[in-house]
Amino acid sequence: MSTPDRREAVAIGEKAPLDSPVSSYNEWDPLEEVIVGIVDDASFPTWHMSLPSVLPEGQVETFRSQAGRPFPPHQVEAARRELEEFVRILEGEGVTVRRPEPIAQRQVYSTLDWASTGLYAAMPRDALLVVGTEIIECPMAWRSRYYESLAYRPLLKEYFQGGAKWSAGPKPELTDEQFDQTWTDPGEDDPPRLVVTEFEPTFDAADFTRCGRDIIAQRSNVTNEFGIEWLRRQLGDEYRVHVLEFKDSHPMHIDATLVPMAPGKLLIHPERVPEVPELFKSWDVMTAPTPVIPDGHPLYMTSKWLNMNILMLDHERVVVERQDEPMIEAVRKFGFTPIPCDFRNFNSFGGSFHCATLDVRRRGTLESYF
Ligand code: DAV
Repeated sequence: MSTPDRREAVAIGEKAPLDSPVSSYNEWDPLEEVIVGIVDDASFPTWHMSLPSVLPEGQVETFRSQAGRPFPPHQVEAARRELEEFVRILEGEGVTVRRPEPIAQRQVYSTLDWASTGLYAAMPRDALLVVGTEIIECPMAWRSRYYESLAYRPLLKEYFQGGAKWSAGPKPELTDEQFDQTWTDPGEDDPPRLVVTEFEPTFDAADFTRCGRDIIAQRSNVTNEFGIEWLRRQLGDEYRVHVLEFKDSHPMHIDATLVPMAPGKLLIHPERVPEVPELFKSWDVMTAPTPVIPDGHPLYMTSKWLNMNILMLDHERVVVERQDEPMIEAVRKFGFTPIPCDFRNFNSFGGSFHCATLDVRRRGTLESYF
């Protein structure tokens, strides 16, 4: 392994990271500990005008009519079983798996300005950002996700006690000024018209992907420039945050668009990334194969391109959806070892293996890959 582990790094006199239970600098170093989300109490959130900016066509009416109600129980159960299989696979590969605590999702909560119910704690990738030994609670733009990080508080406290740096973005007020009240849906081929304004900093962690000292970001319907700038300043001079633009009329989360798999190996969406970004010009690039999820399969919140939403266990092993044979074949050809796991029912709730996880600790150090 070319990357020295933390103890070796001390021995050879490099600047070693704190001895922290949280330590992850990129998407590919050997995974030691990971948080896997839960679907307990998963619910359609209270309706809000920002939802149509990212919901697939056809789901807007469902979200309106089902607001505040649970997702269909048989689908939640099927997703729960797949999560259990995923956990078993990860543990079998030697990874320590942690889970959030269920919190009530259909209880109404309020601020001085508005009231909402919650969504779920299924996607730790959205709510928490790990950069090195720091774990950051994100200032999420959805009112329904305002208290989502509470599900992770027992873990956050434990990691802090163990030596991690624990921080949080400024809690946004999420008043009406945070959202473009004149927003109308751009066509699929139009440039995005983002629903989130620059009123206060907001971001989801999943709009960032980490390549050591270089962190790639996108603006989206939940992540604004103010939020990206907050993060840039929070991380300081050791990191360079690059904001890239993609051909995506409804952007939310970068992890089904541009997926760095290992040093020098990049997976891209065939349409959203029409040209390889300058930064990655020297990397080997694989275009994602067309997803195979059938049209009838419910996808409440995303496109079918969740086939790209993979989890790297190290520079070689990658968890991919079991029924997605084209992707299994493609990653093998690209030089990786696919580990198949059923996840199609979980996919219905808006994510796949990358979304459903947060890599708390990977064995490796802060490096430059460009
Ligand atoms: O392709 O609909 C999925 C990203 C989930 N975090 C898409 C984006």
